[in-house]
Amino acid sequence: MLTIWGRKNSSNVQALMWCVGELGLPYERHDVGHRYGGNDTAEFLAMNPNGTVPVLRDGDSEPLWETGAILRYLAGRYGSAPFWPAEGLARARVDKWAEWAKINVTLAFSGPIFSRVVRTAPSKQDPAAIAQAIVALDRLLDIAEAQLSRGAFLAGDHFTLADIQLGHVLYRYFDIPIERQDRPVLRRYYDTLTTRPAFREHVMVSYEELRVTD
Ligand SMILES: N[C@@H](CCC(=O)N[C@@H](CS)C(=O)NCC(=O)O)C(=O)O
Repeated sequence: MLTIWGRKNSSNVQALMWCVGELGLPYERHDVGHRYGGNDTAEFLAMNPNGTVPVLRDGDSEPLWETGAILRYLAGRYGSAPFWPAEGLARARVDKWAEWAKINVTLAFSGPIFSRVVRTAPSKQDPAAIAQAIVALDRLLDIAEAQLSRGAFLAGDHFTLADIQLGHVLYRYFDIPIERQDRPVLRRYYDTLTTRPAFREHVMVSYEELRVTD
């Protein structure tokens, strides 16, 4: 049984839960972080000194944190090819795109765009900074558009861990009121992801609790 600490409206928790759902693993999740608190207690900090979510324990394993590391752990322990290939080069191909999405697309979207649009009071929003951040994200989404036109999924023809790292960001990207360039391949890809039950359950989650109003 997996134990997971993290509120369901955290984007990192969403990536983790989507993976857990795709792998069909039993779990128990505790709401921790943001308005639920609980991530600044001595007990929690002993599990994760960063005070961030998610944290995962597999049975009575040591606590794991850093979403990318947790996803690789779960995929390696419970997943198989093509989701997470055993062969080194094939795995690296998936991992390359997973890492790319995590440290590029997610970082270019979450703080610079999502936080400025949803987690900033309208009177304090900076439209120029948002527009500039969208330009930076657009360069990355152009890469995704080109890659997705070569295969149905980010790392090729099959759904893999890389799709979890890119796809979980797309719900918020397509949902918030920002300027979006027309990218038919990315849009079709996103629409396909929305047909996956685990995506609907764990990623298409309201972020209203996070909204800052004037
Ligand atoms: N690099 C870490 C980042 C974790 C992180 O920043 N988590 C956010 C939620 S997405 C958090 O814990 N925020 C504080 C809170 O929820 O109270 C990871 O990928 O797991």
